[in-house]
Amino acid sequence: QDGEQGSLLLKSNLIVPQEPFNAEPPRSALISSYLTLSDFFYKRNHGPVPIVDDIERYCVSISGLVDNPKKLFMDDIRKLPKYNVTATLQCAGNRRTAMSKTKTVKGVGWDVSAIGNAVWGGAKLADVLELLGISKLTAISKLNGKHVEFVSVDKCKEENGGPYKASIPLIQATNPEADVVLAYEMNGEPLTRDHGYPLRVVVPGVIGARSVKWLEAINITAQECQGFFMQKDYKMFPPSVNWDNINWSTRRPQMDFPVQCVICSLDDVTTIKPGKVKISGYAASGGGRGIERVDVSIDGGKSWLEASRFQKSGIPYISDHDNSDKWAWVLFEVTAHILHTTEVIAKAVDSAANIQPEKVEDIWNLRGILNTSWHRIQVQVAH
Ligand code: MTE
Ligand code: MO
Repeated sequence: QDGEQGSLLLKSNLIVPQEPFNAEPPRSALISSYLTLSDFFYKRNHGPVPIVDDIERYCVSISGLVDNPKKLFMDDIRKLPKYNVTATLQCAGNRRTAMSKTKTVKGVGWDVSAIGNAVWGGAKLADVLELLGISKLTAISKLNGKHVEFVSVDKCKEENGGPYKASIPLIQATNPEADVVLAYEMNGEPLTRDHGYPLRVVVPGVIGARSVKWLEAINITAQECQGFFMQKDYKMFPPSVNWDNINWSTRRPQMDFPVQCVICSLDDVTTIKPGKVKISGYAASGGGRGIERVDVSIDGGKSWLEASRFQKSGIPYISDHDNSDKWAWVLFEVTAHILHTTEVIAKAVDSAANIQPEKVEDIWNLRGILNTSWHRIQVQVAH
């Protein structure tokens, strides 16, 4: 694939992706800055990265259950008020490789870096839909529309050569507070091809799969999107479900991301000299829930230290505060004295007091999604 590979490492873990371009940075890159540079931002594609170069003619068709379908060109979208929304995007499959160690799961073998935090610049979807006569905070439109479907330019084999697509509820799409944007910028620069140039959806607080890149059409529909990635993938199943007894229709498509926390300053197995060790990483939750606390243990979970949390330097981070970015991760840090070989663990608590599961076995699922189990590092002390 000719994606813009930047300085990313192409991962080749135990479950190797086929031809689409998928990449994640080394974990240390994630904690080097609050905003993730696009070169270091993970890339997840289900088909070849498309080239959209005729920007004058590029447009998004909006139709379905609307009185007056419209085609919006880039100029029309740029004319709308521009918002900069800082939001963390995380693939539902982040940390899948670790889940696969319990029992093999199907999917791209991500380590812990299928996540990134960026400022997404663009128009609010709620403003775009208003151009079509759909007012703010509409749950059911005049023509009985209840969902907003995003259809892309790229084609993938899971859709039998059709486009990648997803949907969100109309009430979320028309809620200005939900901050769903049609973004043409990432960190103040035009989107790169890999991240959806010229225009992508960003649905803050929701698994990455719903943030459709290379947007081609928006449909207002009565039903949720019936595409593969909504109906036959990205659903959370219990550990008892396997490929022989799976019934996809029994579960809802996953939307919000659960609370997550990962140590990025140490590899899974790290050898150190006895003494001071800096333990740092990221924590994030879905649905706009902030991070209330990050607990770190240096004795395998017997006792816990509270890590300090931050987003922007100079501004104290308080979850759900006006000064905090509600859709964004926090970085955390704590310094500990480690004298003996031990297990270091991190876990976070979000602003709704949701906690992470202790063991990956308890949340094992055949697609290997939402691995938010306590993050564990084996630290070996060499005297
Ligand atoms: N949009 C299109 N058109 N095609 C895709 O394959 N992958 C989705 C989502 N949007 C995808 C897409 C998934 S699963 C994720 S996790 C995010 O894009 C990844 O966004 P990124 O590559 O910008 O990090
Ligand atoms: Mo994803």
